Amino acid sequence: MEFMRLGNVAGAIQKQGFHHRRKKANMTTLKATIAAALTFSLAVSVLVPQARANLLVDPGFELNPLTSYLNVLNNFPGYQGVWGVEAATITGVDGGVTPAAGSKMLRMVSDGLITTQAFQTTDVSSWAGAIDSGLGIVSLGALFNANLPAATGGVIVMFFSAANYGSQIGSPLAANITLDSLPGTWESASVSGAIPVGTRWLVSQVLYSNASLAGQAGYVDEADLRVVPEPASGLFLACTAAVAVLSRRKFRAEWAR
Ligand SMILES: [Ca+2]
Ligand SMILES: [Ca+2]
Repeated sequence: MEFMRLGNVAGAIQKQGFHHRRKKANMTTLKATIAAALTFSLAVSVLVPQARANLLVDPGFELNPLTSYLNVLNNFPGYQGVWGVEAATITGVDGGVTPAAGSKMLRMVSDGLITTQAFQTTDVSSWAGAIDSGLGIVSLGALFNANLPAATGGVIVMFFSAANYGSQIGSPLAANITLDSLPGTWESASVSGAIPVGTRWLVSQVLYSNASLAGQAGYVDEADLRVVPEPASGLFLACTAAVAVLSRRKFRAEWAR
């Protein structure tokens, strides 16, 4: 879309025609117009919300095998995009609960301590510019359901300045939800907040309170991790560069006549 509009601008200028004695003035006008068009397109790219992507891999627990939380937390890059769990499996319909989306979901049971957790690491160094300017915002949500009176589920985002657990910075963002007793309903827990300056890795968690599961299972599906603002997309930059080149060529063609 950016490409089309800028192409039309250059085309319209071309159609005006260039007379010898007006070449210099027209060159200035053309340059100014192209510059204005590029500036406008850049402004639009900043102001218009871009399609935001879920940064989690297999957010619906459909595709990947699970691994141990120890693998994930001891090797951020090596296990990026893999859910690491303490006491959980991937299942289809189970215990009266149907997956919220797709055909599978995460089935979490007590790990014998306080909370049963699943972790996934995400490299956010592409957002370093926004994060270090204090502009980075993260949101994490997931759907929870259990065939129990009052299971408590939740999400947590933790921040790290490097690709290891020892580099944790800032305070985690956390949100809990006490679920209804209806196995037919999925409920959302979500959290959003500023990303600490210096953050390069996120660890996302979905979890249940062990005690609230009362020896049964709690289910999770449709997890969703977002970071805004998006870095300028490669496609947009490529289009802008292409338009600039084409505009210069068009102008040179006019000038050579
Ligand atoms: Ca699913
Ligand atoms: Ca429910």
